[in-house]
Amino acid sequence: TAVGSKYTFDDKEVILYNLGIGAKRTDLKWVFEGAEGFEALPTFGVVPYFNAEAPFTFDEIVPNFNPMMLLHGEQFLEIKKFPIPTSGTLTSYPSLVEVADKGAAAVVVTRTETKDESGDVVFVNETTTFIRGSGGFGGNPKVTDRGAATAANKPPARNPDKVVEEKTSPDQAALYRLAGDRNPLHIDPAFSSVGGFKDPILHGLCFMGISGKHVYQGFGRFKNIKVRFAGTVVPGQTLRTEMWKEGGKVIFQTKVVETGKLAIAAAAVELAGPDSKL
Ligand code: HDC
Repeated sequence: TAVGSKYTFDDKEVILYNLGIGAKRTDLKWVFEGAEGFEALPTFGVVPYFNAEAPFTFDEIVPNFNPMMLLHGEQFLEIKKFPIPTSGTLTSYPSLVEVADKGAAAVVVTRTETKDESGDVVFVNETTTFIRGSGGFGGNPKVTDRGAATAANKPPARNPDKVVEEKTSPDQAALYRLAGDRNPLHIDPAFSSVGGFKDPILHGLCFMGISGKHVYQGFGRFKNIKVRFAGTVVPGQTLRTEMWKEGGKVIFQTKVVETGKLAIAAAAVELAGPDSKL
């Protein structure tokens, strides 16, 4: 059996994460451990597993691996147990799901279960990485259907039911990286420029967190969230989250206001409902 990677945290990690996805000093329940209802924003579930040691390395599973060419392609997070803890030790168990060959790129899907001290699964994360220049190895071009984790989530034709705009800070990535993703792509221009980006780009999980916060504020607790990172975001740009409620689901997409381009597509949450005993 796998040993797992441990993540020990308290309110400091929770507050740092909440600030990293745009919580304000006035959002007391997200920034002040003494506030009534102090909580981790739901997408905190992507933090404990992030640096878990995988049973493989990218250069073992795709050709021509170059870390500067790696982008986050998609993310699915399932929250299996509420309330989300604000301290403790969680243990994560990563595994490889599959590798798809997109010709010019390789797509790698991993799945990580994160358990609490009583052995209950708290979070499941499925991460898709998009590795430019590592395709063409004769592999299967398509990923397997994994239900909500791969759903197309096409927005309906009507106007969105809710829209929230939020300007990110030029220092957003400098702050978000302290939640655990120290990839130089998000801070070092010498690194990001080799990957094709003049300015360091924002973490996908940071702008997923910002949009997830908009959905949470608008519609309440959700039991899972899936996104496709359709385009890059530069810290300082403004994000516009457009949301459509469709039964127990909220389909959403996120645009960069300054360019009109999509940053998140094919995205949705499944709502947990107020009486959910998850
Ligand atoms: O969509 C393009 C893009 O630039 N997206 C934005 C990427 C981004 O900004 N990500 C976040 C920042 S990077 C980051 O945060 C890294 C982080 O530090 C570490 C993450 C690692 C976590 C590990 C933890 C364990 C791009 C470049 C991704 C694709 O654009 P194109 O090359 O133009 O692709 P396209 O021609 O449209 O499609 C080719 C095939 O690929 C599929 N595809 C497209 N976008 C995808 C994707 N698959 C997965 N994820 C995506 N985002 C298409 O469907 C197509 O396949 P098919 O022909 O079979 O349909």
